[in-house]
Amino acid sequence: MERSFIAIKPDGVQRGLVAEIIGRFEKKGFTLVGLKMMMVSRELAEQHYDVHREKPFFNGLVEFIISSPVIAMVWEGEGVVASARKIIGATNPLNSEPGTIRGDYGISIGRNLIHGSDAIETAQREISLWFKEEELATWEPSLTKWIVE
Ligand code: D4T
Repeated sequence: MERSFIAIKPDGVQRGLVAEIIGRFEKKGFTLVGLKMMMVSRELAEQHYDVHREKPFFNGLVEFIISSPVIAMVWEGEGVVASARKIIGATNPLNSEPGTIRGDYGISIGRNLIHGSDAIETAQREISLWFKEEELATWEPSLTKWIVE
């Protein structure tokens, strides 16, 4: 089953948006299979954002993500990677549609609240970077038959 790595960034936690953000994925019908609150190490932050290593915003991005706790999650469901990106909205919150998380709660690209894997292969890499296998729960919610035909 498809899985995505989703993280509520320090701004989302500091602003008290954890329940609101988790609720959006729950209400959509996806299944939470991993969840932890953590201070991110510099090493993990740099690995996670490795593709941006040469970008001018890389250092600021790393400093921000390690500055305060993050909620790291794995969500499961058919099409979850692409769907989560739609729920999250465009990278720059000023361009995100209202109704998306970034569109509803953000105004700055450096404070865009949440991360979501951008492809299935990226999700697999990110999940193994952030979680050990035993930290993930394989389960089927009893409501599934009312959500998935
Ligand atoms: P993440 O990876 O956080 O889900 O964001 P996106 O997938 O939507 O966007 P991204 O990888 O292009 O950017 C990663 C991260 O860097 C910040 N950022 C980005 C920034 O601070 N300044 C910038 O100019 C850009 C392009 C925001 C998200």
